[in-house]
Amino acid sequence: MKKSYKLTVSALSLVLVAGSLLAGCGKKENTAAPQGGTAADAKKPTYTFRLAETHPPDYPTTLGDKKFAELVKERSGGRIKIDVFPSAQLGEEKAVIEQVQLGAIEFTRVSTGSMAGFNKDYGVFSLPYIFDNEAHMWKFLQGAEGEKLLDSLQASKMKGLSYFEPGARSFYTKKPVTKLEDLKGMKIRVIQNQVNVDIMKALNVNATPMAYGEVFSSLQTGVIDGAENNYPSYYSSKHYEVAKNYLLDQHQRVPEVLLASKATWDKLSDEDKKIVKQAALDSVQYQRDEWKKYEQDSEAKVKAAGAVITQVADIKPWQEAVKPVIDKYRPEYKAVLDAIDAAKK
Ligand code: GTR
Repeated sequence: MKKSYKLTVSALSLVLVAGSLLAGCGKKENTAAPQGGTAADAKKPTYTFRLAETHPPDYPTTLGDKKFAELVKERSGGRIKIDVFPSAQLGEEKAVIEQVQLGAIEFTRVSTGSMAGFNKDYGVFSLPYIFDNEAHMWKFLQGAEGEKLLDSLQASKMKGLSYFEPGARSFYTKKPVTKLEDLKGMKIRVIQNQVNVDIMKALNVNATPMAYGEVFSSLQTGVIDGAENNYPSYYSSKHYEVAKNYLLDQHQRVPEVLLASKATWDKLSDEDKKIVKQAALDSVQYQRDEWKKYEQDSEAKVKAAGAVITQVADIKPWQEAVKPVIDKYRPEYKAVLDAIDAAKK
């Protein structure tokens, strides 16, 4: 059953790619002045691009994507149109990233956790407990090293534009769990990357990497015992309906990233590059505000639905348990980890 679902999804994305190539989506179309544009704009190229998003239309990252698209449209005098495709309509994150590398999808918003399999530098974001809190994370992301990491995506045929708020990830399970020891031996779904596998091993958990869209049915049928995510995803994916024990250990803050295909980026004029980059940066505060609201709402809704929430009182044993993972990766990510530490002050 799972196999045929996968086949259908990949067949569907093939059709979508073929469709977009045939329709010349994302190609230059030198036509009449776009609506709302000036006479000077009429001489410049017009574009229609697609942006892939895994979350539903009302989710804060999707709202951030839409704000970005709106600013680009406005500031280009209607010449650059970015259509946001929510709810994984264009595929799961791994498949979307592959298509972005090819230039078949022009933009996407994904987790830096999913990016780790495509760009080694991005593994650092999945390391546990590297950020003390949201403020610490943003101070790092908005500093020089954060910007450098966005740009480093060019080596992987992409161009990072801005980060979005990701909240903190915690475990949720079908069986009651109130402490670290309770997770022992459980099969827990993680985003597909090696750092996640190492973290789970350090916590005596069986990591089960799989696509986000498969988690609900895997929880339902008992293929996995649990997963981990932030409040907004726990709520919007309805995972709380099938795994109602939420243990707030907050092991990761894995930034969301808005990015473009390098193929798309390279064909933009300097003026259009500036418009796109600035619009991405200017949509961040809006996304962060929307995140706060949605996060509070999600918490209230899952509680009202009967989720059992346990706040981890002492995080030290968790941090101790995953220390070998940090030690393993410290040499590789030394410069970035030093910059993250420096951003604490
Ligand atoms: C969410 C994130 C998604 C996706 C998902 C997952 O928090 O926003 O982009 O990566 O987690 O666990 O796969």
